Amino acid sequence: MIYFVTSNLGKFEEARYILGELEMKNIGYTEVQADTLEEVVQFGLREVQAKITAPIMIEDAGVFITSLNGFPGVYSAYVQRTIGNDGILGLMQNRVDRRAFFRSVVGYVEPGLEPVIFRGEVHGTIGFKACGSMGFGYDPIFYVGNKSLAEMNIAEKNMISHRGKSLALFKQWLTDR
Ligand code: ITT
Repeated sequence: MIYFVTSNLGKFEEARYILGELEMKNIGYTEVQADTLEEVVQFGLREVQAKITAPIMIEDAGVFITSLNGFPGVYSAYVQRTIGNDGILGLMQNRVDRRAFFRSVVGYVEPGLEPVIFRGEVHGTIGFKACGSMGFGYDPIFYVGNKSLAEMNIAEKNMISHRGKSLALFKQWLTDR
C-alpha cells in the first residue's frame, strides 16, 4: 500500500484512478518557499519520511501563465486561496496571450530507497470565463482546446493532464522495477 500525503481529495481521486491501491493521509507537510516544484517535493518527502515508515508519495502542482511571467507557479495554492479564479481572470482581462501550462511533480520514497521524482505537463489557455463544475482549483479557467478541465470527468482529465502524465510515469516505474 502506498500512502499519498495530501490535503486535496480531488488530487487523491485522480491518483487512485491511475494507481489503484492508494491511501490518503492528510497529515500535512511544510511547503517550503522555493523557486521550483521539485524543491518543494524533495523537502516535503524528507519531512514525511521522518514521520511515516512506509511507501509514501506526495505531489506538488502549479499553473504557470506565460503573460504573467510564470505566475502563480509555485505560489498557486496561496493565489487560489486568496484571489482565486476570479482574481486570475481579472489579472488576465486585457491580455491577448492566454497561454498557460500546469506542471505536476510526483515524489515517491520507501524505506531503503532514494527518493524518485516524476514530472508531467499540460499546455492550454486561460479562458475569459470559468466553465464546468468537475475537478478543483484552477480547472474551470484552464482550457485545453475549447473545453475547460472542469468540463472533463476524471478519466478524461487524466488522459491529458499534468498529473495524469506524471502518475503514468510513476506507475510505469513501479511496474518495471
Ligand atoms: P497538497 O496537500 O497535496 O499540497 P494542494 O491543494 O495544496 O494539496 P498544490 O500545492 O499541489 O495542492 O496545488 C497548488 C494549487 O494549484 C492548489 O490551489 C490546487 O487547487 C491547484 N491545482 C493543483 N492541481 C490542479 C489541477 O489538476 N487542476 C486545477 N487546479 C490544480
